[in-house]
Amino acid sequence: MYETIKSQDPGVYGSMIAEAKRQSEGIELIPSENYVSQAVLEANGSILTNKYSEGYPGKRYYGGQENVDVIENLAIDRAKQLFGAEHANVQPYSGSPANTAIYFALLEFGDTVMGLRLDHGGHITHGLPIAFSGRAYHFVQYGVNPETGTIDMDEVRKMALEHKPKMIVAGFTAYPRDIEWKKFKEIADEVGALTMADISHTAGLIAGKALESPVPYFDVVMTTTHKTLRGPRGAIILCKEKYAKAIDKAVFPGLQGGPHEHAIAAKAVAFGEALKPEFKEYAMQVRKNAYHLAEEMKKRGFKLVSDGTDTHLILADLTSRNVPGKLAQQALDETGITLNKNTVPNDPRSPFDPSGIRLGTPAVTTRGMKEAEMEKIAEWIDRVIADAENTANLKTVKKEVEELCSKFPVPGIKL
Ligand code: DSN
Repeated sequence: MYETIKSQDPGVYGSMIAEAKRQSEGIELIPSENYVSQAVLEANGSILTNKYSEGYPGKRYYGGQENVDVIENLAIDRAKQLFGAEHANVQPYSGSPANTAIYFALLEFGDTVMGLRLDHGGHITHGLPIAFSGRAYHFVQYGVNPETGTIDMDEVRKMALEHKPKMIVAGFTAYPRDIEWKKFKEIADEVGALTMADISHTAGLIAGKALESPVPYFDVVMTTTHKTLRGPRGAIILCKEKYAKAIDKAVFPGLQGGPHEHAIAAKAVAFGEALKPEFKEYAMQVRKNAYHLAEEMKKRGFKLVSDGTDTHLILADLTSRNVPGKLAQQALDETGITLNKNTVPNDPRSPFDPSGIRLGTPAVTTRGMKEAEMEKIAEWIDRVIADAENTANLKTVKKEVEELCSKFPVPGIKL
């Protein structure tokens, strides 16, 4: 791999190969990560990175657009087909710029917006007070029910009636359950609010028909393209036709300059893959694997937020295991199992060393792992957490992890 970089720039090459080894010899459980196909890698690393193309297909500011126009139109058409959307903008550089563009398009600074609290699973762009969203708009934030760990729709309605938001944001970055899109829409309609869905985590499951879609109900839906959707780093915005002009104007020239056409080509390729029947099987298996992993963890005494999962994502509270999230992440890292420390709702600990861990199944499912492997993974996590500072224990698990991984190649990696 990377022969030209090897001879030209050994410094960068060394770390790229080390990362390829890490990705293929370890078990990737960060729920927002995945492995893209060779075709997506090729498009993303292509000569399209050389081209500037401010504007939109057919309406650009520079010459030489005959090829990128075709590619961007393919990405737009496939995104619309995949999600049944009226309009798609495929230019957002990533999730945070996409969310910012939506707010910029449809709100005035200072408007009231409702979003899920960061420490209950929301994203920084859903109104974190120190983030741009929280500074530029008046966010009021709903949370999860302390008993059930699920979004309390009665609280959402109560807050909506009290604060009369201009927009309600639904979606998450660390929440294991499906979202009641229809109910959110009903509440928004009751108070005359716009609806915005952030499906960054579950877009692949929605595209693969393994979860319900907010697209028929919501005014605007956005997603990053690199999580369950298995595309390149980036994002797209889908919306009803009546918001199309405002959204496009907010993305360019409102917020961004030249679109990254290499990433847009990779999005088009990924959407083409997601439109194939086998992607539905993938989406279903991601959910099955997550359910199985959650059940196997519960059998071993792990306490899960909301007691399980509907999606690809699991949030475990390690308080009863007396191991803080940071130590758990570090110890698992030593064995080649990668996940992230995470706050749990109403966490008494700091976000730098919270009580929980967040894990998920998109990447292991791409490798072809199924229920039997989920059982092994749960067993390894249990063994590591039970004796997190025992180097010999970690070494034994690492060997077993590497042995399993050698049987499940990663797309795009040939060592
Ligand atoms: N960093 C992403 C995640 O891990 O969920 C969200 O931006």
